[in-house]
Amino acid sequence: MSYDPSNIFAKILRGEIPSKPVYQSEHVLAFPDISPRAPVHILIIPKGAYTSAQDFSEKASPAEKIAFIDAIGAIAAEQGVTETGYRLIANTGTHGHQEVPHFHLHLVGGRALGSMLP
Ligand code: IU
Repeated sequence: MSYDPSNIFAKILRGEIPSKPVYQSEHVLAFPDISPRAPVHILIIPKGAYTSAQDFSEKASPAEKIAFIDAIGAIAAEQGVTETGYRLIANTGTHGHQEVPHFHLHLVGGRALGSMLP
């Protein structure tokens, strides 16, 4: 899948659509999901143009990868879910029901989520 720069997260990154970041670094942006499925529902995105975890793995620099992993724990702590726990979700492609074709993690928590595997 080639990267489509008209996707909504690309527009947010370019400042064309406003967002309320809960975390930001040189390589990472995180903001609340517009349609939260739990008390904590944060989207974590790399600032680079990647469609999926695989694309990110193949093309991102080591610094971008480290920054992305580091962001997860920092955001979990800032959201107060380190101790209670949370779920990370990366919907990918058609079967994964990925709606926005810019690689992102959903960090979901703030309540017991139950089992989710299909
Ligand atoms: P998905 O993993 O690509 O299926 O999820 C995309 C998410 O982006 C979904 O949970 C939407 O609620 C969310 N979202 C958003 O936060 N802001 C927007 O303007 C749009 C979608 I469009």
